[in-house]
Amino acid sequence: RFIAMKKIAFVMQLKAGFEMEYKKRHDEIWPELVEELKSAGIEDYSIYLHRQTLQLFAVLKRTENHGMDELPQRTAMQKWWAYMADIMDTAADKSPKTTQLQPVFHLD
Ligand code: RM4
Repeated sequence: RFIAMKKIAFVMQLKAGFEMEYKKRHDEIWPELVEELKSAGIEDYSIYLHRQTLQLFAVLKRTENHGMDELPQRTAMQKWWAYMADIMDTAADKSPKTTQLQPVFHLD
């Protein structure tokens, strides 16, 4: 069965001095978080660091009926955000401050 996926991109902000720590934590991402992200319909998720501004450019594919809006209520996601809050700019609920990016070009 064909499942339509949509690609989205957004930026988050890393705190100065945590470039290696951010990479290390993601190299050791928790299996239970991977499970939550995948069960929310997310795949092909990459994060790139812009060294000059410490912006984190994220791009992922998600199913049309994705469950990303429910992620803030899920256990591993909440624990991960609390764990990451010391090294990222965060909102009051500890989720990373996120700015959605507008698509302007695509070549298949
Ligand atoms: C990020 C941030 C995002 C999460 C990824 C896996 O640093 O916490 O919200 O989706 O990790």
